[in-house]
Amino acid sequence: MVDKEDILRRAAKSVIEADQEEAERVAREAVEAGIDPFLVINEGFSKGMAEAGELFERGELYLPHLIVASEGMVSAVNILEAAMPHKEEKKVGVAVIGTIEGDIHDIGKGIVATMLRVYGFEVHDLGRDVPLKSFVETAKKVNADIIGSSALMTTTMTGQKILEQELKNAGLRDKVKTMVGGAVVTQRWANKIGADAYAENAIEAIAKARELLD
Ligand code: B12
Repeated sequence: MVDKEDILRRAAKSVIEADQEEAERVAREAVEAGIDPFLVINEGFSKGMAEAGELFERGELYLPHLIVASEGMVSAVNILEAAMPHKEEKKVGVAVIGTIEGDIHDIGKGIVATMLRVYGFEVHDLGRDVPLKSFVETAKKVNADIIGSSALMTTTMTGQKILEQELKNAGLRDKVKTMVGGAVVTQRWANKIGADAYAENAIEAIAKARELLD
């Protein structure tokens, strides 16, 4: 019998040790054992990535290691995402999401995008390093209800503030709700820049997105 706690532990360890093969193996075993894929992402792989981040910050782990660790996490998450059931049959809203210009961190944003899809949103994922005007133009084109922006660096979170202004300039700010997230972003920052919501993780993002549309 596959033990859930053991899967979560191995998932975290595979990221910290940048062992891509093990990360993929754990993801496949979790799917075969019917363990909730989102739990494995959130409580396993993401925890490992948070720890790898701390080691990196303390200078105990270097960038090339972090790059390989990220690749392992991305392929494991892909395996798990493919196994996620669609929870909503009818469309609940249209969301445009992306990582702010200058920022290439996209793992968390990708997870939020997937969860929004799973929960019935039509999602337009613009990817990473997204120019602010692309958020505005796409929102207009697809008639978005929500724009979600991700920033993982103090240098790029200011883009979220400018985006608020760009949306006002384009006459869109009253038509869309804005959501912000990413490691350096806080509720306080969201309040300061006038974003409609902040979410700390993908589960919270779904709850907040639904609230915004109610
Ligand atoms: C993995 C990683 C990388 C990978 C990124 C791979 C990829 N494809 O994304 C690589 C190795 C490439 C990388 C590069 C760099 N990184 Co880096 N990286 C990280 C690390 C360790 C983890 C990020 C991650 O993926 N976490 C896992 C996911 C699941 O969590 P998450 O992103 O937080 O997402 C969750 C929530 O935040 C939320 N969320 C996220 N987005 C959104 C959006 C919305 C709308 C909502 C509602 C919610 C939401 O939900 C997500 C799911 O639960 C962080 C440390 C950390 N603690 O975050 C540093 C970190 C972000 N990196 C950092 C730095 C400095 C860099 C580099 C500049 C390093 C360098 N010297 O080159 C470059 C960046 C280059 C650039 N221009 O962007 C710093 C930023 C410091 C700062 N305060 O500005 C950090 C904090 C590390 C540190 N402590 O020093 N990095």
